[in-house]
Formats: sequence, C-alpha cells, structure tokens
Amino acid sequence: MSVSSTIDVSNMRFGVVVSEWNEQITQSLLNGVVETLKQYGVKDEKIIIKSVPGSFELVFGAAQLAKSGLVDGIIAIGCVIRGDTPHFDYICSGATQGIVDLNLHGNIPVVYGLLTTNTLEQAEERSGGLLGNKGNEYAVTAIKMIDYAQSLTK
Ligand code: DLZ
Repeated sequence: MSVSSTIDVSNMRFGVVVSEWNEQITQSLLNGVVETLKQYGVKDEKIIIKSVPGSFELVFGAAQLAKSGLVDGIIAIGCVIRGDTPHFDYICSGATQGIVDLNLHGNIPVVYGLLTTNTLEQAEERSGGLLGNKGNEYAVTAIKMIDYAQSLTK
C-alpha cells in the first residue's frame, strides 16, 4: 500500500490512540505508524499520541480525541491475543463495533488498528516481524481517508 504523490499531507493532523495492553506489540505498531507518516512528509507537531489502558478503551479515547477538534483523523492501535476465556471475543467485538460507530456517526475517519491474533507469535510477525508492520498500512489508510474527507469539504 502506498500514498499517491498527488495527496498533500501538509494540512493533515493525525491522532493516534494506543492501548497499553500487549505493549511490546502496540509500541511496534505505533513506531510503524509514525515512521510511515514521517516518510510521507508529516511533521512531528501534526501527530498527537495518546495512551489508553486496553483495547476496550480505544473507543472512548478515540471519541474524545475526535470531539476535541485537534485532529483530522485517528488511528486506534490495540492488540488482543486470544486466551482461555471468552474475554477475547467481548473485547474484540466491543472495540470493533465502537470504531464502526465512530466512523458512522463522527465527522473524521477512525482507522481500525486492532490486531487480533491467536498467539503472541502471530502478533509479533505482524508488528515488525516476518509479515511486516501493520502500522505502515494504518498510516497509509489514515492519509487516504483524511484526503477523502477533505476532498468533500473543499
Ligand atoms: C482484560 C484484557 C484481556 C484479558 N486481554 C486484553 C488483550 O489481549 N488486549 C487488550 O488490549 N486488552 C485486554 N484486556 C483489557 C481490556 O481491553 C480493558 O482494558 C479492560 O477490560 C478494562 O476495561
């Protein structure tokens, strides 16, 4: 995935909400996001990064950041790893539906950066390991979606 050179990122402000659970994974995803945003010319001062305790809190975190008016788009980063209880399903469905609702009812795009895996190894592979870093895709998606939103208001 890449961003067209016709897209101007200079007027874009990014919010990133990161979950502390499975921090080693979410920090790697965050690094992937920031690295890619900068690669496309986004300046540090245009990126606001906020932490929340777990993936379930991503929805509140993103909703409040959206309401603040400080950003044009948000990337919600979390990692849920399947355990022995149904907790995985509740957290995944709550966070996922919450992000869907924010996209449907809010004014700015919220990128779904929730990694849901069966094992820690699968999460490692996707956060800078053998299968790349999904954070790169989240950043590209955010740029494209902010461009989409801005194209309708100009
Ligand atoms: C409680 C919990 C569990 C068991 N697993 C995860 C996980 O794998 N990934 C994650 O981001 N958060 C987990 N949490 C915490 C919940 O997201 C949430 O923070 C708590 O239920 C408190 O609302």
